[in-house]
Amino acid sequence: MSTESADHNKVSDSIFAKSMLGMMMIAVAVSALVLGVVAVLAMNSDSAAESSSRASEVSVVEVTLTEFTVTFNPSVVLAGDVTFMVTNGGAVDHNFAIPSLNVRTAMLKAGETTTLEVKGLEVGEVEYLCEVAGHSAAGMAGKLSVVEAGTAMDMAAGSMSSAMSWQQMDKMMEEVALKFPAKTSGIGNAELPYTMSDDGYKVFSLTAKVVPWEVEPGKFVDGWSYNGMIPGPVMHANVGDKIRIVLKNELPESTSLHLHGVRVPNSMDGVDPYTQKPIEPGATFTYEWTASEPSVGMYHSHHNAQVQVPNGLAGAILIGDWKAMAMAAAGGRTKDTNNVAEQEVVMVLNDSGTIGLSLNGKSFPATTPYSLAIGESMVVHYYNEGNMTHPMHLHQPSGLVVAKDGIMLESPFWADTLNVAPGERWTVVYTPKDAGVWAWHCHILTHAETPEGMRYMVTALIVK
Ligand SMILES: [Cu+2]
Repeated sequence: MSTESADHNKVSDSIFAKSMLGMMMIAVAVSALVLGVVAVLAMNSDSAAESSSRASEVSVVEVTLTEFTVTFNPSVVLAGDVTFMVTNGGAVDHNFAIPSLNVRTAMLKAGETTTLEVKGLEVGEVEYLCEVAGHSAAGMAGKLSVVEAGTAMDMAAGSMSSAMSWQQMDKMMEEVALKFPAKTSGIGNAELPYTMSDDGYKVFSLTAKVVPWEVEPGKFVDGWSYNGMIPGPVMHANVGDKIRIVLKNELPESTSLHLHGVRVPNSMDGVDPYTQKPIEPGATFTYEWTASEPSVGMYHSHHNAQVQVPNGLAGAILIGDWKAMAMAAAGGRTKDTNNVAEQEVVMVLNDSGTIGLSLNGKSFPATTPYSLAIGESMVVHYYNEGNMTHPMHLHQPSGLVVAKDGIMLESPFWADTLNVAPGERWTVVYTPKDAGVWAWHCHILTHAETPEGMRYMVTALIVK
């Protein structure tokens, strides 16, 4: 490794040390929040009447089919007679089937709804899928938990039945909230160190491979990763740099790497079979170019991408000093005390594939909280690598949107909720003015909350 990359590592070390300090502050702040919640619960518990009512009628479960995921409300089903209300909320045809019971809906067009009645569903797990070729492999398959009515788990059965009292719901929500930030194995977006080649290139090495990925505590999925992490590691470079990315394919199928939003020669665009041959399993391909413009770039698969990208094959490549550029664009309009950004955050949104609804490859309560002091600034790059638009909402402060897709806006604007469509990158400066633990989530409410509490695309900004 060259001196340059050694220096780079030193910088990473100090950022790591700083972020550890930040995490400790977060722990203190979260503990304070938790104590508050527990105190409130203790006050309420006296008045909490025991709910003995039990729904004996058929339970109704809403099933939503989209590209390429199946969601259930409630997410846990009571044994007995069940009516599945199945809606195709996606853009192409889907159906819903339980092969072990030999039941299935007809093929549903976008927007259509039908019901599927199942008698005497037994306790355990039942496998379900969409039977359109390729859709189950893309994520539209899984196991549904069926629990006995009357067990503690039927609290999860949600607002559709009267089995769950409001007290039980509050208790479940509190239990989930107390777990935040829950520790899971694996974290994405680590800084990728480079080496300098003899011919003057910054060389970044990526290996694409499938790893077990813990999306939320105890839930492991097949994660399609770069270097074993989801999102893939972050690459930083400067305008004028000669960049080389060496990608080794250890996946069970071919792949290619597209540099989305980065100006490269056509032969480096990663769109097989046009600009290159597919990178077959076991093979390596080298992408190289000279960075001519600043970029808030994505790198992601462009081969069987509707499966490979939402399953995890995506990451960020940032060219240029975006902390400085963003603050310059903000032009002193924020309440930052020194007009310097303390943090740069990459936030990758996903909603499909094996990873599903997530922020940076994790679902609440396993998402990472962020912390800032009043008067400090955080430059956030939202990246949507999923298949739906997500209106990202930070409770406070409002953000100053300074760039879209790595291009500076001529007129930055303020937003507390910002639509981020698939493929888009938005760069936002957040400068807090008020202390507290501020929720930060997608505002499609089914992407953030369930009857069992907050889940999926939720994190927090802790302001000291
Ligand atoms: Cu969303």
